[in-house]
Amino acid sequence: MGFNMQNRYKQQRYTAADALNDALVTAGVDCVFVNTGTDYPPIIESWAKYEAQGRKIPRIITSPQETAAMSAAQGYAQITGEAQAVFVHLDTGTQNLGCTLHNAFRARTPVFVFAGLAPYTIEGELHGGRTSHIQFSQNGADQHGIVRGYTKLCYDYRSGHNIQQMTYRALQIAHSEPMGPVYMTATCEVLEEEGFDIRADMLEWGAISPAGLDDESVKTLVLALSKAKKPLIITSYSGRNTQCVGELVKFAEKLAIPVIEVNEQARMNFPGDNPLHAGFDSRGFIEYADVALIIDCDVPWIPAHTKPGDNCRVFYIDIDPLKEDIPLWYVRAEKFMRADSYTALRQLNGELEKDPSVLNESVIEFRRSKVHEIHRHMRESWKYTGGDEEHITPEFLTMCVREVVDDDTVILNETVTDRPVVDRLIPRNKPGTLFGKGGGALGWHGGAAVGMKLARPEKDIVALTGDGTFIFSCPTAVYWMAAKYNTPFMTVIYNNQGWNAPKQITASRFPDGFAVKANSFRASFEPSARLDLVAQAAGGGFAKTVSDPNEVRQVLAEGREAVREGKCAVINVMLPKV
Ligand SMILES: Cc1ncc(C[n+]2csc(CCOP(=O)(O)OP(=O)(O)O)c2C)c(N)n1
Ligand SMILES: [Mg+2]
Repeated sequence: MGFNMQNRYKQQRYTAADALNDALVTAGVDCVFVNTGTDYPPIIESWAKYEAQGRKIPRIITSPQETAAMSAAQGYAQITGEAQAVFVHLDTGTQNLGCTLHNAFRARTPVFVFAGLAPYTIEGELHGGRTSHIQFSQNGADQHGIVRGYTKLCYDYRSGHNIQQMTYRALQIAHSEPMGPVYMTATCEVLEEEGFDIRADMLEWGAISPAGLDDESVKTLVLALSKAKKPLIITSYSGRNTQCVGELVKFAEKLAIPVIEVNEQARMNFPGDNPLHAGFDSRGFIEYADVALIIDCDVPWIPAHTKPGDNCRVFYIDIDPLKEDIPLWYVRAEKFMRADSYTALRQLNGELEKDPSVLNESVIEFRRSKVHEIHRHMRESWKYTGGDEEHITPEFLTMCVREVVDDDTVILNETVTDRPVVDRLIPRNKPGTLFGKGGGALGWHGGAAVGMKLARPEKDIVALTGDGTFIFSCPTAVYWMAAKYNTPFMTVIYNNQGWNAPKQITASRFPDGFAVKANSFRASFEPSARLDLVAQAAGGGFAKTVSDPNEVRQVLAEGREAVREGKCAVINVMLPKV
């Protein structure tokens, strides 16, 4: 065989990189958000070969920065429940994933992360061995250790022979509750292996089935809640499964139980306009409750601020009731139940239907009218009443944003100190119309909006963000990706020209301290950068800074129009300074 023939023959062989691609395609992974390097030749070659041969590969979304890649995969999975792939470069790309992995892990969002591992041969013994200086410095002591605390599985493909099986297993783990990111690596030697024929079948590797409550728990809960005088439900992420919202409404309405959304996860769990919606803070309620049912919630109350009364019976239904990945965590509860909240609520509703005699209608109707009254008062006190005409206040801006969104708009709320304002003034009434990063790492919204729009191009997406958070989001990568892959969305920057959050907390901890006296919080971004223009330079969309209250409505309407025409809009709104 001449060299050319041999080479062509070789190019058509089935490699481990091909097998990895086939596994992702078979598993239904739609997108690979990719940021490559020296570890990628076998994969890049495999994708090109497949394209040339008309064979299927996922959508390859070039992601100029890992924050955007990971947040896009998280956003995609948050709106669909389906893990996407993020391909990053060795230890360095993994380190750049950094805090975005924290968000996916804390939000219990499935993501399949892959990174190369430095080649393990150096003298030309195997295909894929080291051929450049940089490959020596890429050989860190414990690449997996970088992500171990924030992944459900963290492993290396040791051989092409089981690369499909291990990919399905990784995805099975990612998709099984509590869901979360998984991390797999491979060296080029492994990715270039060839000469095997594997045909694993994804159908045999599905996520584990959702678990419900045991019979005794169902009976105990129904009895406790139907006898209660002041029952309370607290939730934070039960709306992750959009079907769960209806079941929760049904259950709460049947018993007239107020529902508090502790919105640390910013999910739509219970309709904001439902008269049983009792706000976003358990303070003022939990102290008086005699039975509290917590459903899918990491922090139902802050123990340093408040807690249930001594006689309150607390029940906990959660997909992750022990919070095993939050070492210091405890809540006193009569019963912890590991269950899928949708399944559990269906069981509870079923039990109430089976035996309505447990319900004491006069008690329930009395409570219903009381809770409705509380809801009305609460909404009245939240109403924007106008006032400051000289500045754009967060309240005024939020009222204006409310006018350009509707019940179907998907809102990504990554405002920080203005988050309660957004929660209160833009109630969400439809499941799946509110998302947050789920953890504490700022900079999720931009990538997440790209991912969500890739998954659901028909949706209108509006991202609300602080100015500091906007910078964390890597806007040059985000708006380039949005333009390249046609994912228009609107961003509104709540620009108070600084980090209000660290300032607020310092002032509250040291009210008479030096920082307060000198007004020195190291939190100012003054003079502010033209953040809108950063996005425009990257993606060419609509960009405007607005500081006149009389112009806000007009600019938001123009931004919405630009998005309808297929561009991103970034509206940088100047608020009173931090
Ligand atoms: C990646 C990351 N770095 C730092 C922080 C710490 N942090 C919490 S809030 C905050 C300020 C956010 O500023 P901005 O988005 O402008 O919102 P504001 O506080 O002004 O409302 C910072 C720096 C964080 N949460 N995540
Ligand atoms: Mg700010």
